[in-house]
Amino acid sequence: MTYIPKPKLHHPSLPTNGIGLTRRDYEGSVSTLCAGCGHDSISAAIIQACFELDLPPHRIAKMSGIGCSSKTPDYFLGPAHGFNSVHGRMPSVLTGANLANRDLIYLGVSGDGDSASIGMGQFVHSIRRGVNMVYIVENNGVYGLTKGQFSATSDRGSKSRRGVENFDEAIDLVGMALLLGATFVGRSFSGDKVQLVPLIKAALLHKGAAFIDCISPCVAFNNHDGSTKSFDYVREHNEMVNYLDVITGREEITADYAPGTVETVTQHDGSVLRLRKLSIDFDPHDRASALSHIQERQAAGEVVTGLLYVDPEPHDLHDHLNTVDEPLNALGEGKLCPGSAALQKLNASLR
Ligand SMILES: Cc1ncc(C[n+]2csc(CCOP(=O)(O)OP(=O)(O)O)c2C)c(N)n1
Ligand code: SF4
Ligand SMILES: [Mg+2]
Repeated sequence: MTYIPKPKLHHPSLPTNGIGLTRRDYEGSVSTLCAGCGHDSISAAIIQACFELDLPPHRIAKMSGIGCSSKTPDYFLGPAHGFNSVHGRMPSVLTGANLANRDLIYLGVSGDGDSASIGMGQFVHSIRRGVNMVYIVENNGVYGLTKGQFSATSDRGSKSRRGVENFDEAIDLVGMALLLGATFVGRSFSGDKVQLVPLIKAALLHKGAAFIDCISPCVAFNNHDGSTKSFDYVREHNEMVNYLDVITGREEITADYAPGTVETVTQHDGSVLRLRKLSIDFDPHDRASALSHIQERQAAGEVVTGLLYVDPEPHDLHDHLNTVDEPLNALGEGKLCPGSAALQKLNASLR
């Protein structure tokens, strides 16, 4: 992999975040992707999200498979842990690392080929098991790195750059993630930072399997007329389900009042809000209606973006397996070797 480090020097008056870092501290090496590739915009959104959340970069583990998309972890969060695995195998490597050390924030970056083709089995099981991670598919509907073959997310009827038509049905990863029990599901567009940054922030704060399908045009092989993953097509057919923002780390203010009534709420800064509860058009807490909504809009030729589903009380794989709180590498000998009496008790319980 080509590696071009960025100069460490930066302007002394760059704004800093709550832990004294500048946005530059969240960058990686210089991208070697094609100029204008949607994947670079997603890297910029990840950098912005982590900077705004004051995340210490070394507490993040970024994992990927193989593809142009899977190269991108090299281009953000330089000081983070990273593992560039085998094609389609990111989810199992991430699951293993997460089980060994639950203290890190796991960020899996993959491509539509990496996740929907060779890695489909791995994608499916990591979501269904509820691995606590952010799983981003940088979806360009094409195998970019290997020069433009259709992928499993290429829409039926879409055309390759050479005019060849795709006759296979597309796999919708958002629909699959909803069916598989993901506790956070969103879709966005690499060119829409206003939507993508808060979506990534919310996913990073979510405890459970958070999946984001990010349409990311490949300017080299899938940005022509006839493509359904091009910049022009997505801009023309994008249907946002909500406008997003993320608020972190304050004591909860609750308001329990009926639809159609007014409630006065004093906020953390002392200001007073008068809330009128309106009926909400889109409910991101209803898995079944999220699924039918994306299918309805898809049939109308639209791409639904935004936060499609979130479970406010998610569980993750550690809850299911009842694992210990400490990372395995922090366990002392006393816990790793509890003695022969404990072993006999365990063996007796299994007889
Ligand atoms: C086991 C294996 N099979 C095939 C390949 C060849 N290969 C490398 S990347 C890739 C497809 C990448 O597509 P995608 O995940 O969509 O990433 P993109 O380049 O489009 O971002 C393929 C088929 C490989 N590296 N390893
Ligand atoms: S080939 Fe496509 S996906 Fe790969 S870097 Fe170029 S524009 Fe991006
Ligand atoms: Mg791809």
